[in-house]
Amino acid sequence: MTLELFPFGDAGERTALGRHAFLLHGFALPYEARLLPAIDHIQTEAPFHHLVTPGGHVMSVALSNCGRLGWTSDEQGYCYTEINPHTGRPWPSMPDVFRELAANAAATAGFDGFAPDACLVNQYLPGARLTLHQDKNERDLSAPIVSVSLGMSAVFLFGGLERSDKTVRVPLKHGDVVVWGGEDRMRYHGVMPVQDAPHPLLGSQRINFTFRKVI
Ligand code: MD6
Ligand code: FE
Repeated sequence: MTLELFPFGDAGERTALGRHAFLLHGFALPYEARLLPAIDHIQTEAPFHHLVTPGGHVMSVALSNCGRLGWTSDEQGYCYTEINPHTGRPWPSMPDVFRELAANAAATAGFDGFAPDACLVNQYLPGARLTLHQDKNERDLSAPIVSVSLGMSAVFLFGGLERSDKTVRVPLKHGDVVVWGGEDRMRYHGVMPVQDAPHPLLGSQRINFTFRKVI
C-alpha cells in the first residue's frame, strides 16, 4: 500500500487496511454504555501509569491492563505479568463486555474464536503519542490484535513489516475498532500526537484498549 488513505467511514462500514487488517467504523458504539463504567472500574483497581521504556524514556501514553496478563516493563524490557507491579495485586479481570466486543470485532474481520488473555488500556492526554512499533511480546502470533478507540480522535499510523516502510494515516474516532492479524500481524504502527479536542463523554482524553492472545 503506497498511498495515504483517509477512510472516513460511517458507522457500520469496514475499510480494508491490508489483506488481514480492517478498520471497523463505529463498531464499539453499541457497547459504549457498558464499556464506560467498566473502564472506570479498571482505572480504580489498576491506576494508569507511565511506563519507562527499556531505553530509559517515560512513555507519554499512560497504561493499565485487565485480563489474566498485563503488559508492563522492567529493566530487561517489556513483558507480560500476572501481578501488577505498581499495586502488587493481579490485574482486574477482563469484563464480559470487553470479551464480547473483542470476539465480535475479530469475527467481523475474519478471525473466529478470538479469546484474548490480555487487554492493555491506554490513556492519551493531549500531546501523547506512540512511536512506530510492532506488537511482538505475544507468544501466540496466530491471533489478531483488536484495538478499540474511545474519546478524542487520533491519527493512527499503519506501516509495513519494516520500520522504514511507508505508513498510511488512519483517522480513528470514538467507537472505531481496528483489527490486524494474519499476514498483517507484525506491521509497524503508532499514534500521532493527540490534539486537544475534548470529547462530549470523555473530555480531553483518548482511551484505547488493545486485546491480545499472549499464550
Ligand atoms: C492505539 N496502540 O492507541 C494503538 N501498542 O491506537 C498501540 O498500538 C499500542 O497503545 C502497544 C502498547 C500500547 C499501545
Ligand atoms: Fe501497538
